[in-house]
Amino acid sequence: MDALALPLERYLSDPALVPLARKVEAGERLTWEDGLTLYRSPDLNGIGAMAHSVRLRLHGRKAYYVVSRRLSYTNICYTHCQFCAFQAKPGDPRAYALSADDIIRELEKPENAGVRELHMTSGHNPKLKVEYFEDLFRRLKVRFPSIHLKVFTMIEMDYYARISGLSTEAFLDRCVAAGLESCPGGGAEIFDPEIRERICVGKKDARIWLDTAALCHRKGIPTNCTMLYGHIEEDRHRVDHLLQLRELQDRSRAAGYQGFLAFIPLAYQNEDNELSRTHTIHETTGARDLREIAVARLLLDNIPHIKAYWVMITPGLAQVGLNYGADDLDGTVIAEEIAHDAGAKTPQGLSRQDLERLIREAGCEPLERDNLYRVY
Ligand code: V47
Repeated sequence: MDALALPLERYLSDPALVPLARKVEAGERLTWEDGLTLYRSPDLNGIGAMAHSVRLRLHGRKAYYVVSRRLSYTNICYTHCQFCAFQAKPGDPRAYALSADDIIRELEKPENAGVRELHMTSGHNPKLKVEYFEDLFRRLKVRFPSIHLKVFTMIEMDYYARISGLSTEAFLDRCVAAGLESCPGGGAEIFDPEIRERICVGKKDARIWLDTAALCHRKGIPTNCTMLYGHIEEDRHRVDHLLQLRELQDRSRAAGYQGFLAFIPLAYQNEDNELSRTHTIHETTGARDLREIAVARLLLDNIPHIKAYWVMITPGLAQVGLNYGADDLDGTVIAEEIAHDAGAKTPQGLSRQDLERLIREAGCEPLERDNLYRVY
């Protein structure tokens, strides 16, 4: 297994990081205070070296990607997230809801040949009940049996269960029986209730997100997890968020479940949404984005994979992120909407060749994976 050539301390310029580096080398867990130190230290490269050493220990120089397709079945949303530019209210000329036929027709287009993962998250549309999803998943599995169905944020699952008049468990059971295989990590935003109230008033709280993720884990459905950063939150809110994810993963793992597969830091995109109209919030910077990747790798010692999500931080920076703790570039994505509606300037998709070149030039070995990180 690859390792850094020198003892970790030799890569640090901030003495405050030395005790943390010793813990990282000994495989010891970092604390809440350590998390704050990581956010406040000026030594970005030192933090990156620590995160990279963990990444090398876990994955060597392997860097994963998936040939994936994003699709949102509706943008109609009755929840009001101030950071979201994707949502539309009924009557808005942008509002849409796709039928199963629309989705199948879309996936039959030549640009989707070879897609292995269908990642679907959407608005909260009261017209879509469990029967819609059962029919959709069954038909997708018949038409595209080899495409993995990764659908619903935890908040969507809670919403669609409630409007279907079902418990979340009953809703999940029916969706799994119809073909649902895993869930993406969105909707977590920031767990702190005060910040949550200011960026997504009325959205279900952290407890619902975490309990729904725990339920998925117990049912053997792996999920991802995310954190939306770079808006009005502070260092302590991010540490709190990451440690709540770590705690849940401890519980899922202790009970023998796979739990979270990957964590994805989501850089706030600051255009065309209410939060950016009412607050002055600058775009996140490269240093900030790299630090989020590295801090996540260091604090989330029980989550196997950290993604550098090129859609939100640019392909070039995501590539550098592979040497700051990340081991996964997510994927081809093909038709991303949520970040692009909020001002992302990145392409809406990358080819397999683009991803492999980015990975190779970062000094890593590209591996095309499936949703469970099995390599093709
Ligand atoms: O749920 C919405 C967030 C999420 C904005 O699981 C925003 O593999 C930034 O969850 N700026 C969707 N973020 C993206 C997502 C995701 C991405 C990549 C991989 C995976 C995975 C999941 O994006 C939403 C919300 O939390 N979001 N608006 C915005 N303006």
